[in-house]
Amino acid sequence: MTDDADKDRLYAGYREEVADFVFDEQVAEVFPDMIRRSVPGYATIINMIGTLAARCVTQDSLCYDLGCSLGAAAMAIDRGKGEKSCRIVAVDNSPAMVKRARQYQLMKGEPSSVEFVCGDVLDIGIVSASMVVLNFTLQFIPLEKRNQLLAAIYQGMLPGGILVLSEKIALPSESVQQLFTEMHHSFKMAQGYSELEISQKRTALEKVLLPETLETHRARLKSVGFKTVEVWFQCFNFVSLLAVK
Ligand code: GEK
Repeated sequence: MTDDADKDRLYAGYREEVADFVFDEQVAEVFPDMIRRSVPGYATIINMIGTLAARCVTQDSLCYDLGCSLGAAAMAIDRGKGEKSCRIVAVDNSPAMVKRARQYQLMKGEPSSVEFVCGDVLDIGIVSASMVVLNFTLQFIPLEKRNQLLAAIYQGMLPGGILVLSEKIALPSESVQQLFTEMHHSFKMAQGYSELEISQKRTALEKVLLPETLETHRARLKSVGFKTVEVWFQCFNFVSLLAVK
């Protein structure tokens, strides 16, 4: 259950001008509620990241949660890996997110293999990785930098290592794009967002969240070297891919 103070009402009031979306203190404060009510299947994806970690994380390797926000995927890897010793590096370039993620970790007071780093995923060196997660992060990276990031991830992975890439996608068919956009809208209405909230948030994200087609993602993953690329989750225009080195 979400406390009233933690509920996402950021776009509930009318705004004369809607500025581009940023991951600031206000967003970090309500983020768990915001992502749960905005991304269909988010909880399932986080759970399955833990299940994948149980199978794929190897002893003395590293794991990366890139664009970690409050670290939900990193914590799922930590739970899933069990007793295996490995470092989990969770990176985000929003100081507000990283500050909160570290506070939650301290509040939980449990031993953790997760190390939060405030930085740009484009500058983080990936080494000896058995698992890398980009859970709804690549969509915020400038289009011209996406190849370079995926290539660096591939280079830094161990043979047999896995990448989980979750994204909001664009559909090649205009009619399916329209249908899935409407279905996402209905999902958000059912989660308690108003028409005004949905439309103002959409405007805020327009120039910031840049979706690509599934085909573009597949082709890029193959072009940097991944042998196996499969969709393991899809709900309308929200997809998660599994790529194996
Ligand atoms: C989750 N993975 O809960 N470097 C580092 N971080 C970045 C960059 C960058 N260049 N660009 C954006 N971010 C999380 C959810 S949210 C998805 C990820 C969403 C960060 C940004 O600060 C934000 O925290 C995150 O990527 C995207 O499983 O809000 O739709």
